[in-house]
Amino acid sequence: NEAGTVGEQVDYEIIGIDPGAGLMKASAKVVEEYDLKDWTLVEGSSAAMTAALKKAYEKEEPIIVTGWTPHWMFASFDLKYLEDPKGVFGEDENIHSIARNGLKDDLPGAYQVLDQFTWTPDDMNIVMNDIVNGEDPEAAATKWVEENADKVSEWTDGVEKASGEKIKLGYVAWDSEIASTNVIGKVLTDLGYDVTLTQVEAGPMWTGVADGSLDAHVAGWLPSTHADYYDKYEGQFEDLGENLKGTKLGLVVPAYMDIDSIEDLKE
Ligand code: PBE
Repeated sequence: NEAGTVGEQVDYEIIGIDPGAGLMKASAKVVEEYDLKDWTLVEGSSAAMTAALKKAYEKEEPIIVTGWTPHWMFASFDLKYLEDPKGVFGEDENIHSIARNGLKDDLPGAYQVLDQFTWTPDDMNIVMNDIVNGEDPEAAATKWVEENADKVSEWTDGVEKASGEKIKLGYVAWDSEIASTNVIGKVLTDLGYDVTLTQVEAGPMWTGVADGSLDAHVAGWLPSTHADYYDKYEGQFEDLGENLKGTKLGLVVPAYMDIDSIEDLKE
């Protein structure tokens, strides 16, 4: 397996995630712009990608995956981003909270919490690491909320208790968004909302908020990753701004692999 070019070693496969992810569109563009003709970007899911990574890593075998930060994979494995000299993956960006039009009038308290919600990659990593270590997402979120009362009190500052009003948050089963959505869901539940977390694909998440079938999501990677969804529905949702700063996308490999750049995939 170790002989030959990187392409031969990994069967010319880049292990991707769900096709609705902005990361997949960016990776497809990478394949095109670096002229990786023989390569296939394999569609799957966040969970299938991390399972493949774990399996290869344990045997010290070569593998190339589509990855992002914040993600628990960087704490669990020694990994590196491949350099992207053409800058196809773009600059670092931020995650935004996105509400349906009218939420401010209908559920002003929940709207205010979503608007005031902001945390750091380190915060998110704590929740993600607990989940990958076997805690269920709700329990991991509960623990974080209990241990970070100061931060949570800033999000709920000035917000009145609810009395069982229903709120539906959409999210995609990306590790980062499983963490954030469960945390904000827990905070709203503690305030007295009747919260439903609905797992959907990326497209339906944006469509749902635009058509009002979802009240909000906290998973808008902007300005680039979700630019197509943002532009498509602009005016049909409210952008509440950043809830986390400093994300990154790219092709990721174990540190033991002897390549550093996407250019190296052409050999
Ligand atoms: N991700 C995680 C998403 C946004 C959050 C990077 C996989 C995406 O590519 O759309």
